[in-house]
Amino acid sequence: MAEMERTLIIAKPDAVQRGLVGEVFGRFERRGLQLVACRMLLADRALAEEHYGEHRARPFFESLVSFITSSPVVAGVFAGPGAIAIVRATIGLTNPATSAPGTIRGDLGIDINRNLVHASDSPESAAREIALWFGQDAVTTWDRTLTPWILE
Ligand code: 3AN
Repeated sequence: MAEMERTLIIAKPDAVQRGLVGEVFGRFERRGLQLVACRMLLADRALAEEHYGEHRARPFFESLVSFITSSPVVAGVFAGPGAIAIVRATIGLTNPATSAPGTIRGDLGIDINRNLVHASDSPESAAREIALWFGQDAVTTWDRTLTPWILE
């Protein structure tokens, strides 16, 4: 079996405002990933700048920070074997306009600046982002009785 992984998901302000939090999180739940942390918050500027730190030098950095702090988000952590790659494939390409139908962005968006969801892109990003948005203590461990019907 692949190694169990945790990955951070954020339903961004556009997803929350459009009432798509359940749709976004539901896709990962239905896929078989396990929700182990979840919180709604209005991110402050320091959190947003830290989160998008790798894009600090890019021309779109300011618009990224101002958008993600403009309205509440719902952050969650999902766990499962290969969770990081599974979630990235499920959300689609960064630009919804070129994301495949069937992906979250390909089904629900058309604009790169309104791409609904963030998801960690590597084990290093996942560890950094989970610590940033939750702190390790807030991530739960719970026995899911359905797991044997999802994972051998
Ligand atoms: P993803 O969200 O698919 O992980 P990243 O981390 O490369 O993509 O980019 C973070 C965010 O920065 C994207 N969600 C998008 O809103 C914005 N972004 C990335 N690349 C561009 C670009 N070339 N032009 C405008 N915005 C961009």
